[in-house]
Amino acid sequence: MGYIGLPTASTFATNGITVVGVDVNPKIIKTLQSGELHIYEPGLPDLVKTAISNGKLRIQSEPEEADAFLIAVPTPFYGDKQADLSFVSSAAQAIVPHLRKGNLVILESTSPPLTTTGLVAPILEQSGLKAGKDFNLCYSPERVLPGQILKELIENARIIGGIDTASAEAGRDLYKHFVKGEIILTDATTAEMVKLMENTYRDVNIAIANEFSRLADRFGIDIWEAVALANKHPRVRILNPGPGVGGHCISVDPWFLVEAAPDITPLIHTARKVNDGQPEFVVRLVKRALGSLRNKKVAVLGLSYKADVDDIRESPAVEAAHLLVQEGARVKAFEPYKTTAEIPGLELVSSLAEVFSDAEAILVLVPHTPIRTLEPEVVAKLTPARIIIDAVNTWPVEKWTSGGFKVYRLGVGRS
Ligand code: SAJ
Repeated sequence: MGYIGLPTASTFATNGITVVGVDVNPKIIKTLQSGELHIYEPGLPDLVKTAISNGKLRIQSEPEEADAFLIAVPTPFYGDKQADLSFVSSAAQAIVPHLRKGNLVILESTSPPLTTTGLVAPILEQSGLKAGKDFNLCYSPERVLPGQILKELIENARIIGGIDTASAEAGRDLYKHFVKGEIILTDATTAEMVKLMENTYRDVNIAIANEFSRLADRFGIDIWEAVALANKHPRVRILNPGPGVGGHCISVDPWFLVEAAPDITPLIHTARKVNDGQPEFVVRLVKRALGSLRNKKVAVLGLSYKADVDDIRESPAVEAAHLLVQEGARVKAFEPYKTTAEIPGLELVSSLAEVFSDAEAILVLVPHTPIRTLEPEVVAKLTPARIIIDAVNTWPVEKWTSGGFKVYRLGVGRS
């Protein structure tokens, strides 16, 4: 019942399907059963409420017999970047006692190539049933963008990779209850690979944007202007540089390919390293603005991995804040979408007033709407700080300069 499972379960449940939502975390079950949500996603609270109140969605700790089983568990990596498939394995194990002839099982979790046929099928076959012959098995990647999950779940094209044609067709018959985008059938391993290619493609493209920002800084130009100009070319679409790539998807998935085939993936590996190195460049910029960071009071705005989401997993903003602390800065951080979050080694405050009160500099790491829309006159009244370090080009520089602030931006070598 996480970022994918809960929206998917609720969308099925509001489209005529009876759904049992399973989670191993008793806290999550209790929260959902009491009508609350443990995650933030626009529109989700109402959808879950409707699904539960119309009796179509039940939340419990164990699966039960069903026509179809859908696995949407995390696939993180271990410290050495090896995929941790233990949640996929234990979810598949949990299905085994309930698996019956004619059932459909779908894996949605992003997984290394061959996970469906090589890991999930053998576990499910412990039931005594044969994949393909007795039950259908598919891999169908989730491809929704956090912040727009409910819309994309319905409207995006849906790829369904079956271990055979009948499995793919069974998958299609299930998803077509709510998917309005194109449904494309393929084999399971192609579907796994497609998902990893999509996120890796984005990671590599963000890496080149980040590297361009370093070059712009060195050559005394403004990367934001340069990207806008380059993007006038009909076949160029450079993404935005920033403090790095975070979240549970793009910063993780490329490693599944590197791990599976390290000898033939130098580009993917390097892109990961470039993006992981980007918080360090934010810290260099803060140092340029403030000199030594020892005992400098820095107000950090935004900790989540991107704008207008509450997810702080693998967040480069958190990494940058930690690096500042390591340099001796006295950091106060404010994450407007998770005001009660606790992160070891960081002082988090729950309001703008607190984060600004005694700051010497303001570091913008995430262009959240409530941060982007702040006005210089308002901020000037809340803080003695008159130095801004903007890592995401969120505040119009002229407006803030005329509001009395000195603005340093990532990727801008011009003073
Ligand atoms: N980012 C940049 N510059 C950009 C765009 C993004 O630095 O121009 C950063 C963000 O700040 C963030 C990270 O990249 O830290 C990832 O953000 P994102 O919006 O690119 O993607 P996610 O991780 O929220 O969602 C991705 C999506 N994949 C693609 O766009 C190819 C989504 O469709 C997937 O479903 C999701 O991963 C997933 O679950 O795999």
